[in-house]
Amino acid sequence: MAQNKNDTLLILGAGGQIGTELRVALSHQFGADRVISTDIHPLPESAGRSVVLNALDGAAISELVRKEKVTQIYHLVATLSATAEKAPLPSWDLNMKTFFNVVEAAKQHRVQKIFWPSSIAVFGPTTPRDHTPQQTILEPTTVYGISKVAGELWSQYAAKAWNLDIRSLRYPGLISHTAPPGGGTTDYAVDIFHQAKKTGTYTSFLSADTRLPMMFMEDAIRATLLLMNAPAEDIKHRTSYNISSIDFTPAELATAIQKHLPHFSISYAPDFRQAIADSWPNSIDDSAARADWGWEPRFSLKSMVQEMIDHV
Ligand code: AKB
Repeated sequence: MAQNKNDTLLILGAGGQIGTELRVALSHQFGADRVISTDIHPLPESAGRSVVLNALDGAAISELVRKEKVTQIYHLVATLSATAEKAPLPSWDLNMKTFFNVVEAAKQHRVQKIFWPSSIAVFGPTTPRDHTPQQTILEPTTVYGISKVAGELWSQYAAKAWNLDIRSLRYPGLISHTAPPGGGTTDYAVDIFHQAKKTGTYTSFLSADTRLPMMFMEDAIRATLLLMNAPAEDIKHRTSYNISSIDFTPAELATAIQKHLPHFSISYAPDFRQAIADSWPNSIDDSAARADWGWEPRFSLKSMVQEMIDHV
């Protein structure tokens, strides 16, 4: 794997759903002493080297990057789709300002690589819904989606204008048992496991037949490391890469859970998140990621459900 013993990695938003698992994976690859985890809330001791940091504070990010001679930044701070719809302007501000703070710090201190997650939320109702292509119509109808499109285009601009090596993935809904998701439309696919085991019933805020692209966190972390370890010349898309693994509806997920918990029952009470889900694709074409840097998912619906049932 491409790595340098002088690498120092900085994670922003390390206490979130992705950060909790990514910081472990990066510590394995680079060594725990090379990874600095930051979050707005104090992190547990198990997080290793950590700093409380508000990613809206550009000067603080810049100073940390300078002081620690950071070579890679993983910027995971964001307000997700459902939460952002409740407070559009503060969410736009948070998503964009933190992103620009990272780009500016990287420019100023010549950070070698930056990772920043995009999302299937960049797509909208005018995008082809099945096997959504890498390059297609991007007209999202959520503030979260608009912020991700803006960030993707800024990344592409920064790569060209300032030679910044920013890499990105359009994550689908991420399913994990280590840390809870934080206010997204795909969160039902995690909540359902907790409720299935706790109460044996779940009321889905999406309708029975709402199909969405999803991914088990282990696959998402592996995709992130593969992307970040690829030689720069293999990164052909400087916006963000489509990645795909599984897609299912709440009804299909409930059936898969019933194979383990036969008495589990589901009911449906769609809320405002239904409109968000209806604007997103059913499935994603990830052939560019496969061709450019060797992406391949490992988890199926069946193996993901098994992992979740075993660990939740
Ligand atoms: C959300 O639902 O907002 C996120 C996402 C798909 O980016 N999980």
